[in-house]
Formats: sequence, C-alpha cells, structure tokens
Amino acid sequence: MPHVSRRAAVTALPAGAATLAGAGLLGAGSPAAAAYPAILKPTPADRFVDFGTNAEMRWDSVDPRRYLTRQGRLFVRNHTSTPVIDRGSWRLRVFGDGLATARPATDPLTLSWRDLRRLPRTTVLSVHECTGNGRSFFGTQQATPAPGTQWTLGAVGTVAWEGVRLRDLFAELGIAEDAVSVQATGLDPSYVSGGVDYGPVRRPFPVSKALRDAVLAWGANGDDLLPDHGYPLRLVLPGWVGIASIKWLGSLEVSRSVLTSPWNTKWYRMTGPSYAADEAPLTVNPVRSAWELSAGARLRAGRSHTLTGRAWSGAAPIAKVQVSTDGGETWERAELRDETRAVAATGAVRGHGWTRFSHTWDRPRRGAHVLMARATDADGRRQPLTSPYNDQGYFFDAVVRHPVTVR
Ligand SMILES: Nc1nc2c(c(=O)[nH]1)N[C@H]1C(S)=C(S)[C@@H](COP(=O)(O)O)O[C@H]1N2
Ligand SMILES: [Mo]
Repeated sequence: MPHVSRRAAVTALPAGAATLAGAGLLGAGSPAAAAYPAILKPTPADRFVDFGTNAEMRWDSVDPRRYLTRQGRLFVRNHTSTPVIDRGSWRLRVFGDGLATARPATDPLTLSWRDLRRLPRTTVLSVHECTGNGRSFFGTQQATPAPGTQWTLGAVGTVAWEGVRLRDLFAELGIAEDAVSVQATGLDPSYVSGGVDYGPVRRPFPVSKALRDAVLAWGANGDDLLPDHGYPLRLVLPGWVGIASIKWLGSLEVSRSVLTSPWNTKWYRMTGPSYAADEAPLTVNPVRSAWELSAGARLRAGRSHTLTGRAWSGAAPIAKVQVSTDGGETWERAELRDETRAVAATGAVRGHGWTRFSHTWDRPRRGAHVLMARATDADGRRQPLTSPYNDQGYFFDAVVRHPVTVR
C-alpha cells in the first residue's frame, strides 16, 4: 500500500518497532511502545485518559455550552495505530457478487476522493460511541470486572458527519436486488492478538442498514477528518456500535451471501455463561448518561449548584432524564436542553445526537454524596440499575453511581 505511510517520527524508531507495537508484542509500558504514536493528535491529561492505543474523553473537560464534540476532544479507539494516508492517491475499492455487475476483489471498481465529491452530499448527526464504553463499572460497581480497555464513560461523542450516503453511491454503481451484506475494511495495519493475525479491521453489515442511513464521511463538524478519526474517509453507521464505523476505509465488498469477520463473530457480540452460542452481532447502542464532572468532584457547601450532563441512545432521541442526589432514594426530573428541534438547528439534517440535561442542587449538606442519572429514550428504553455481565464487557448501560464531596 504505497499511499499509506507513517509520520516521520515513526521512521526514527528502530526497524521493526512499529510492526511489533502494531502486533501487540510490546507492552504498553515498554519504552518503545510509549515512543510509538498509536494516536497522532495530542491527548493532554486534562482532556483525555490515555490507554495507549485508545484514549477517552474526560467528562469534567466537557464544555456545557458546546453541543458537538470537536475532533480534538473525541475519544480514539484504535486496534493498532493511526495510518497517515495521502488523499490524492487513495482509492476506495468496491467489489463483490452483490454488485449489479459482479466483480472479483482482484478487479474492483475504484473511486477517488474526487469521484465521491461529485455525489450528492449529506450531513448526519450521530452519537459516536464504543461498544465497551462504561466497561470499568462492571468491576467498580458490580464487582465482576471484565477484561479490555477500562473506559469510564468517555468513549462517546456527538458528531455532525459530512459525506455521501452509501445509498447514493450504490444507486450510482448499481447493486443486485438480492444483495444482502456489505463488508467494510480499513487500511490500518492487521490486528494481531494472542499470536493470531486476524487481518485488517473489518466488519460486515446488512444492505438494509446501508440503504437506510449509512454515510461515507470525509468530514466532521465542518472540518476534514483528522487522521485518528479515519482520514480521508470513514464509514458511519449512525446509532450502531462504534466498531461498525470503519475508519480509513479501503474497500467495500457487496455480497449476495451473508459475510462475516471476527469483528462480528468473535468480538462485538455477547458471550458468557448467560448467553447463547449464536447471539447476533451487536448493532444499536443502548441508553446511557454521564455527568460533566470528575468522579469524586468537590463542590462548595452553602450554595446552589447547577449540575449538568448528557444522555444518549443509539436508537432514538432522549425523552426523559431522572436524577438523584441521594444515591437513588429519591428521584427528580432533570431539565432537558436539546429537544429534537434544537438539535436540527445545529444544521444537521438527519440522525440524532445526545441531549444535555441539568439539575439545580440547592445548598447540599457537607459530606459524601452519590449522584445518579437515569435516561429514557423516545422508544421507551430506560437505563437499568444493573447491567447483565458478559465476558467482553460490552454495553454497560446501567445507571452509574457518581461520587462527589461537598465541603
Ligand atoms: N479501520 C478501523 N476502524 C475502526 C477501528 C479500528 O481500529 N480500525 N476501531 C473501531 C472502534 S472499536 C471504534 S469504537 C471506533 C472509534 O472511532 P474513533 O477512534 O474515531 O473515535 O472506530 C471503529 N473503526
Ligand atoms: Mo469500539
């Protein structure tokens, strides 16, 4: 792949270091791994919690006045490392027996950046969230830790994505009436784990989702994508688990049979004692909420505090948020700031983002308190009080107990 290169800093590393880090053979704590930039944008400690190849947004750094999440603030989830891709020589390859005229992978249709820019454009607002967001609470709140990145609640953001609808591209290229599956593959290095090379990050999804609202995005909130977020082009499947939105998109296979990849058979489906062996791959994100405060935040006694936060769902806008300042004994309705109409006013034409909420806490008494927020979406889905355990720690959607101290 001549058009995929590494930043100059990387070439200064000893030969093979990049490969080793990409293969996961260097521990996160080893000096070579620390020097290897898996993420290229700055992730300062006051805005991010750094997990090496992943970084989460700190909720106490969120500006309550800003609705959208700037790319500079957005969480990053990389299986390996961010590739630097030249947009001019980059091509999207499209192939498969699901095209109106079948094409093998060895003889794909190729689309350049300019080709895509000729198609009708769209902007779609979506809550962008990792399947494992909240995973750490399986351990800290339910005493059943799950392996994987110990995200708190910062693997989420709301983004206005700009690009073309996959539906419009398919209309242009022509797809077979009985096409059922689309496989999206990234251009990042192959993912190696436990000595197994799983190949490039890729995940299939149904043609029905492609035709409903899938977007090939080149921009976020009015800017080109940053390298870390998929430049020059990423797939966006609004409302679905983050892994569905393949970054650094290199190819789309359209098929008349159901495609699979380890990212929908091995990972990103529920596994564990209470799950069947044939659980469906995870698709729509659940309902969650977070306070714009650090865990253990200190608040001044003797005054009134306006507490703010956000709630979101992959399925629908948020209809209601209930809050408790006494660890769940009593609940009140929070005020919501972003009704559907207000969200549309951000300039996005379709989709939905999160909803900001606020609650006035009048002169709380000194001492330790537990804040809780519990959201319900417009489809009637409500956050539970506990999340059923699964081996990979996906979908922690329970109400989070947020400690604060008043003094
Ligand atoms: N090519 C590629 N696409 C990918 C990934 C990846 O590692 N490689 N990670 C996925 C996962 S698990 C998530 S949560 C989102 C994260 O997107 P972001 O880093 O832009 O926030 O991208 C998805 N798309
Ligand atoms: Mo993810």
